Amino acid sequence: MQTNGVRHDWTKDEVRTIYHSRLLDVLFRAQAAHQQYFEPGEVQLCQLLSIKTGGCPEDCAYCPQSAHYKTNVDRLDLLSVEEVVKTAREAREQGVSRFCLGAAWRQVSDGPEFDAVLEMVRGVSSLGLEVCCTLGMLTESQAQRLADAGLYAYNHNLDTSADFYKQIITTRKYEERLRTLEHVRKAGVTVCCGGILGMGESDEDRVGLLHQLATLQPHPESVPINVLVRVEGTPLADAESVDPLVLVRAIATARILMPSSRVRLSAGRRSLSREAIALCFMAGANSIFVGDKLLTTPNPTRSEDDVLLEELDLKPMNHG
Ligand code: SAM
Ligand code: DTB
Ligand code: SF4
Repeated sequence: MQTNGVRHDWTKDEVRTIYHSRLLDVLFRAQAAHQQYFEPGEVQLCQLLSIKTGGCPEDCAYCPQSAHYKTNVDRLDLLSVEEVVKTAREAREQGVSRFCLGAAWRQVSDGPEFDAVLEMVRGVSSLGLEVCCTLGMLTESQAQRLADAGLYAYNHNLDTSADFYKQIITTRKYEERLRTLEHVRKAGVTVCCGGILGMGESDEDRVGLLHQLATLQPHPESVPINVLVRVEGTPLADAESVDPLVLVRAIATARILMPSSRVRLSAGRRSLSREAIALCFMAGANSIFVGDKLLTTPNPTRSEDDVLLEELDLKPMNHG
């Protein structure tokens, strides 16, 4: 099936072939797809805020916020609505058009904390920002309540292939993640879903993740590609670093498979050279996280990023 050049019936073989083709060919094809669907030279600036930090019951091997590992992340209770809205307003003044609230929860529980998050969503949305949440698993009615509060996007990553997932997380199943994504869709909220490279996965796992994402119908409107930020105390603290060209290949493949989605070069930019980042943009990345901090780990400083964007002559994307 084909709609407006966007396909959802990619076979694993097709994905594999694209991913493994000559780097320069993948890059060329990705850049062509990018220019067909997006204004070249525009990058969406997104900012994260951890609204509830640490002490998470899940055992995601990459995550410094899991209560299963001893890391130097301090636990922090839910921030106040005022604090969140104030930070979002400051971000907007810095050219940010999407603001993402992250909570170290396995799933959302109904009650005063969720009510406060709904209030935060209303507040951030009223600033004219695309408001995104990442709060763990959701029921259908919770997704609907977020939608009613004005939520623009929900981030819920599949992280890797279904096969490799079991080696990274034992406290939940891939299918549970897929179910939450369905609830988000049904509520009419846009989907932000991607993964992490550098956890010891194989090329076949990367192909598996990209195939999974590209056969979701519709595609996630936003696809974050994270490079593992290795944090002391987590089981993946000493994972081998990923070759930046693998990242470039993965981004280019994502751009070709999901040409109308925003592809976000997400966590891990601090470990990349300026040249590698430029290649990621060439490969079709058109969104980044800015701000000195991701959720708990450092990101390039805003002034470093301003220099980078200036050097590459990239402009912040406007809202919408
Ligand atoms: N608890 C919620 C959940 O897991 O869906 C939301 C917050 S969680 C920190 C959001 C995403 O951050 C994860 O799905 C994972 O893809 C990414 N992430 C977490 N730790 C990371 C790390 N050390 N390096 C790169 N990405 C990471
Ligand atoms: C996503 O894919 N990456 C962001 C966001 N979605 C929520 C999170 C990155 C977290 C990196 C580790 C940290 O700072 O704790
Ligand atoms: Fe918890 Fe999310 Fe971290 Fe997993 S990734 S431990 S669910 S905060």
